[in-house]
Amino acid sequence: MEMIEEAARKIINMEVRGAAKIARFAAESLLKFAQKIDDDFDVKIKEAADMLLNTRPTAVSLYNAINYVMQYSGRTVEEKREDLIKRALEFINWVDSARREIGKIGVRRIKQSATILTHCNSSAALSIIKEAHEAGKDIEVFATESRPRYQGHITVRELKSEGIPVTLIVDSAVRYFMREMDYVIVGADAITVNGALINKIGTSQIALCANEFKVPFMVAAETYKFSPKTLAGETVVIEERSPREVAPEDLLSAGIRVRNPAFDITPRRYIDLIITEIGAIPPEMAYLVIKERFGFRLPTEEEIIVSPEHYD
Ligand code: RI2
Repeated sequence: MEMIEEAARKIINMEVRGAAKIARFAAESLLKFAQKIDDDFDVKIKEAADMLLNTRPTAVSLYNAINYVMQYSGRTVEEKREDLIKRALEFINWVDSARREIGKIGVRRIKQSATILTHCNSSAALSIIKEAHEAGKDIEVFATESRPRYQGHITVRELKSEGIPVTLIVDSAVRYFMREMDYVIVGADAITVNGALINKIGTSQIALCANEFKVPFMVAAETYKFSPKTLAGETVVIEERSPREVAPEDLLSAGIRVRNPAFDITPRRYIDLIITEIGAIPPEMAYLVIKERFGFRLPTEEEIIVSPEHYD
């Protein structure tokens, strides 16, 4: 279990971050752990799954990954292990192939010469941008810092290393530059049944601003980021992280109250298109994606309970 504790810690402290990466990492961790179990397979693997599930509450990708892997079957420990490993590998393959497919579909929406604004660091959004660059399009990117964790720094490094012209801006400069943008492309931590987007804090302000300037707002989201729990009437839990990520110790010890939500909600009316690996869809089709991917079965009580609290 030490190995799983270590994996959970890496997700909580964001050493492993990004909705796709944490889902892939959770599937991989369960696979490795399953290889070591000698007896009581169901009990031990369930304990590991619960520990991983309780790390970051907003990313539904994590929940969908774990649910997918945990639907293994078999009579003996060997059979169960084999089936779980097969399922984990299938999920890992889903993550990798979906990202590539999103790039191929998304690139068709990008004109020959375009300036694109992105927020945070999304492997799915960057897949479209890189694909457009590789296709010989004249692409320039503006990337927000994405306080408080500065994932924008990862984005600018990544794009620079691909030879894509990129400019870093502070989050509050979005409206200043919006008139120069041709598209906004962001990733997703979750898509709800009513087509709303849950993504890095600040995304909804960017969407409002894009709407004001009539700049198309596109979301790159693999189908495993669509939330079956919302079909069951659940709302997505917004993770609030430690005040220490935002304010220095002297402010905190002076008793200043700090709120640090990691994500916000963008209503579907501000979203032009969601690029998934099964096609470019309007947000209104979220229900159909959930139905196609996860079936009509509503999650059981046990499946939908996730403890949201893990302040540092
Ligand atoms: P990909 C990230 O969350 C960002 O909000 C990003 O837009 C989203 O995950 C999706 O990333 P965090 O883990 O799955 O940085 O597209 O809090 O890589």
